[in-house]
Amino acid sequence: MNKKVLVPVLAAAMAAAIMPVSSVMAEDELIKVGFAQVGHESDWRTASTKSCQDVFSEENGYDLSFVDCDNDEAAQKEAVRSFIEQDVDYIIIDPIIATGWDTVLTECDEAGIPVIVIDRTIDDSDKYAAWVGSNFKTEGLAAGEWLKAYADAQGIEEINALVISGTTGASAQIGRSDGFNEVAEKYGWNVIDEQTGDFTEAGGQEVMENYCKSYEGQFNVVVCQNDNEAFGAMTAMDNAGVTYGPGNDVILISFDACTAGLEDVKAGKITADFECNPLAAPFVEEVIQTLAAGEEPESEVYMVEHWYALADQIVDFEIDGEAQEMTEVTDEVIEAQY
Ligand code: GZL
Repeated sequence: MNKKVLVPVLAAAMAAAIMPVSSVMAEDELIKVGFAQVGHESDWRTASTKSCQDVFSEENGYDLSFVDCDNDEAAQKEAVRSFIEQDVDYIIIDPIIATGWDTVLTECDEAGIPVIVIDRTIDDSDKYAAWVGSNFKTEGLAAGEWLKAYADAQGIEEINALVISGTTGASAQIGRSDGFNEVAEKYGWNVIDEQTGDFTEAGGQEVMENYCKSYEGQFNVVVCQNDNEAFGAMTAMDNAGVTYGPGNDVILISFDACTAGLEDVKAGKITADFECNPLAAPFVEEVIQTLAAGEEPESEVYMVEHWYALADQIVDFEIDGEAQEMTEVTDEVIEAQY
């Protein structure tokens, strides 16, 4: 199975160069695309939805049926079945959780409608044409290996970590947890607890409130599996008198690196932020163009991610022997973020 990794600049150039399918399809015919989106739980999701709506627009030759499934697995399956009834040309799915998909994907297959999976993965069926997204385990490994290098540089010998994980069973949660926990085990860290914040700000605050009560004075690292959980966790720590960020009680690690997350890095609140790139829609369109031309698309397309921190928190680290580059958060970097 060939994998293709796209560099953001190249990706942007390719996206701009890709002719809307409408320019090669019959003038009066729009391509019908159904998109079953996870929900609206985070800044990341908002950017992902906008990317898809911008790409699959009528002016680009598409008739997009968009369903916000509000983090409800049953509603997401129902949305896919409604696309089959509408006899759309293509179905895009961002799967809320990684399992329970083979039955409905078989129905898509029997209806002759190609499915493209975006962002999160489907782990119990291969009845789809391609997947475009991120390597979530790599994100978790990066956070863990950065923490090891940073703690060593700071002379911090003991790591007592609390984890606020994403939606249980989402491949993003599974990958980030697997990656971070693999590093924690390698270095003998104490991961005190891991509870789900469901990728929401309210969830992050609720879990962190409970953590501050249950583990007062016992932790020096908090890992939030997305920025919105980190925003909630910061509110809870403020209310509990726990300080966080460089030079404070707690090293705060986050994922996504949305604009607001990078602003909190710049403000010295989030110590390091591990990006997950939401702008996959142009590459999903490339898959659709390839299928429309009767050709076979790349089966997996990985988005390229960056690891962010302020200059003083940038340290050298490796993942499986491969040196990692960190990006310093500046006003210009924030301005350019999604
Ligand atoms: C990751 C994506 C996750 C983000 C969260 O690719 O599925 O879901 O990390 C979002 O912000 O809720």
